[in-house]
Order: sequence, then structure tokens, then C-alpha cells
Amino acid sequence: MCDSSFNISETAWCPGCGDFDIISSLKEALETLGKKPHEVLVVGGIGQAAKTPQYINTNGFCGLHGRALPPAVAAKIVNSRLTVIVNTGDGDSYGEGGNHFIHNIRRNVDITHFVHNNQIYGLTKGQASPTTDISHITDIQTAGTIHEPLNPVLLAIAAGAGFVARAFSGDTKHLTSIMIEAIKYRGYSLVDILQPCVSFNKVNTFQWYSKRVYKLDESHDVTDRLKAMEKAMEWGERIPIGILYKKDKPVFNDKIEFLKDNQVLIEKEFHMEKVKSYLKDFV
Ligand SMILES: Cc1ncc(C[n+]2csc(CCOP(=O)(O)OP(=O)(O)O)c2C)c(N)n1
Ligand SMILES: [Mg+2]
Repeated sequence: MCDSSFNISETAWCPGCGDFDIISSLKEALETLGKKPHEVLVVGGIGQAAKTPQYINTNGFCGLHGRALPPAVAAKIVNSRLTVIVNTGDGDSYGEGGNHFIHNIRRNVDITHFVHNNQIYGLTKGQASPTTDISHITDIQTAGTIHEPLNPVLLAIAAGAGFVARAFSGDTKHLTSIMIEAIKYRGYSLVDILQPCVSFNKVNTFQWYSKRVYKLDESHDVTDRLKAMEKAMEWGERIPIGILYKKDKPVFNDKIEFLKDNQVLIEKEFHMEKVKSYLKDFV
């Protein structure tokens, strides 16, 4: 483990889990950006990935299953000084939290969403998640999954997210660089991080991903939404990793009069009448 002010030594993850690489890349990204532990809030829901806030020395919040995004955006809205990062699983983000995922893309609060996508429900011992490939046999889906998997990066681009990337936990240098760009991006940013689950996903292993992933190079125009969607749809023998789409957009705070100056709301003088007049357009 690197010497970092973000270190906490205890974890309950299985040896070989991709979560270790993701958390060490996260620490490295935060160090590189010069962040201090008290300036960062890491939020998770429920799951193995969602334990990340417990294993990193920052402010942390563990919510309910599928409910990582609401407290994260709320924290950012009331304290815009915080760097707010959600680290949670594919089930948590795209299954139980699917509605929050779509609607927080529309809301565009300046937070970063790192999804530990092991294509399985890890904590509950290996049921199919929304990203499990079709025909994948599990203890519950004994004849193989019959549902088409969700493509989260394609969905995010289509729903209007301004920063969408895919990464692989097995290439930590590349993952760290993507994390840095995602944290720096002003607005909602999604990084779908492919990661092996050594205990409960025997199909999408480290070798499975290693054989398939390839890095997008400069020839990929990150501002071209249709090209980004095309790249997002590549899945199978070849899987592109890197920033798929990036575009500046107005964030939530820019659109609300009393948040525009990016002051910390909890430090603002409270005038009920003023707040009421700001809110009249929303009720
Ligand atoms: C509302 C609700 N539904 C289901 C569960 C049970 N549950 C806890 S974690 C989990 C799956 C977690 O999978 P994922 O988010 O992919 O994280 P991983 O463990 O794979 O990192 C489920 C189904 C729960 N705690 N609450
Ligand atoms: Mg999972």
C-alpha cells in the first residue's frame, strides 16, 4: 500500500478483488489533485464496492441500497466546497439505483460517480446484476440470464451526461488518469470501471477483461456524441476504455439563483422570505 494520508488499513474484500485497485487509484488521484481528506466526501450505497467510504480516510457516508446518489448530490448542493465522489457497485448504481442514476444525470450536480462494475451482485453472493451478460449462469439464474444487459455508458450519453468514461481496474495508471479528469470535470461525471469479482463472477475474470480492453487514442473525438455512442456500444471481443464523451454544460448550481455564487449554503444568512421567493418557480 502506498504511503497516503487517505489510507485506512482494514478491509473485508476478498484477496484479488478489483476493489483494491480502484481504491488505490482513487487515493492516488486525490493525492495528485492535492486534495486533503477533510475536503473530500466519499459516498456509497450497499454492497462490496459501497464499503469504499469505510476504507478511505475522507468524510464518508454509507446510504441505503441504490440510494448513494441522493445524499451525495444533497451534500454537494449545501456545501459546494466539498469534492463529492460516489463509489458504489453496478447493482447499486444501475439496478436498485437506476432511477436516481437517470435523473441525477438530468440534474447535473457537480459530483463524480465511480461504478465498480463487476457485472454481478457480489455482496449477496453472485446473483445477476443489470450488467451481467446474457446466458451467464449463476446460482439463481441456473439456466443462464435471459435478460439483455444494460449498457450504462450508452444510457448515460443518451440521457445527457457531460462526462462519460469506461476504465478497467487492471490498468491502474490509466484508471487514475481517468479518475483525475472525472473529478476535475464540472458537472456529473460517470466512470464505469470494469472489475473482476474473484469469488462470484467466474466468467468476467481479470484475464477476460485484459484480453478485450483497448485504450481509446487521440483519434477519438470526445466531443462527438454520436461517435461516443458508437464506441459505447462496442462490447464483446473488443472493449474500448477511456473518455467516451466530454462536453461542458451548465451545472445545477448555475441554474438556481441563490446557489449561483457557489457560496457554501450552510454558511449563508438564512432569509425565509428570500428562499420562498426563489422556490416559487419549483412548486
Ligand atoms: C433495497 C434492497 N434490496 C436488496 C438488498 C440486498 N443487497 C445488498 S447488496 C446487493 C447487491 C450489491 O451488488 P453491487 O451493487 O453490484 O455491489 P458489489 O457487492 O458487487 O460490489 C443486494 C441485492 C438490499 N440491501 N436492499
Ligand atoms: Mg457488483
